[in-house]
Amino acid sequence: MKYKLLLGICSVLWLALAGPTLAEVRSFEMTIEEVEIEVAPGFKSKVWGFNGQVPGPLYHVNEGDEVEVTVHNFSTLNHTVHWHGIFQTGSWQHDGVPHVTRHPIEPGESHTYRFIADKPGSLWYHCHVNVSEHVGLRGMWGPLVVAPAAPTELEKAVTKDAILMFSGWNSQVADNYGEGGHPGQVINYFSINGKEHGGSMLVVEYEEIEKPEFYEWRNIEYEPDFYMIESMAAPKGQHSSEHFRGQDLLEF
Ligand SMILES: [Cu+2]
Repeated sequence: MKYKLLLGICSVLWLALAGPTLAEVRSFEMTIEEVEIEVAPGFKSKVWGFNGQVPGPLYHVNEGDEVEVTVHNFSTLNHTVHWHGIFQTGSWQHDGVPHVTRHPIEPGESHTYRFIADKPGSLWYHCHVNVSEHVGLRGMWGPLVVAPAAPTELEKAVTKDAILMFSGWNSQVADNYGEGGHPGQVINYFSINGKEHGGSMLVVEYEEIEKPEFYEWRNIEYEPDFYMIESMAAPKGQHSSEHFRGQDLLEF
């Protein structure tokens, strides 16, 4: 009887250890910086870039990981980070809704968000202060990919992926932080991953897809990481990209 019980405990332990992934604590640092990005030829916009870039860095973690992100606000206004899609069970203080779950991060302050990556899938994160300006016009968004602990057969069959984040811009307020995002104002630029290459539309290209004669951009080269292609193949961690980084606004 005792032996059977011990065997039972051992197999439970074995199952726990032999799972596809073991949850880890993953700690990251992220800044909020005032930079300017060139959205389209001749059109620049001031943004609050996570790690100085638009989109913000890619977070790639495993389902069940304990994620800690210390955010340093080097900008002149308040911000938060909302981890969109995360359930925040037992960690509601880390949901990033200003003045509801916690006061925002003030200029010069830092705050550490802690949560369990309990929702698998392609998620995102964004500022939650004055969303129509900070998210709608100032590039405060980035991808959060949580790899499933038990992928389905279909998920296992996927070999490639591309992350595309869409945004609108308003050239009238592009130079003025704190303005924009009001009803009736016109959105006059559109972008994918912060760029409007080739007009307001942009085509996702894969090497193995043949490009027909009529296709106007068939010979245009894009930065390899422009679409954040194969982000699933990226190692677990935080991935910044020079390609998405803006120009510093501070002059010394
Ligand atoms: Cu913000």
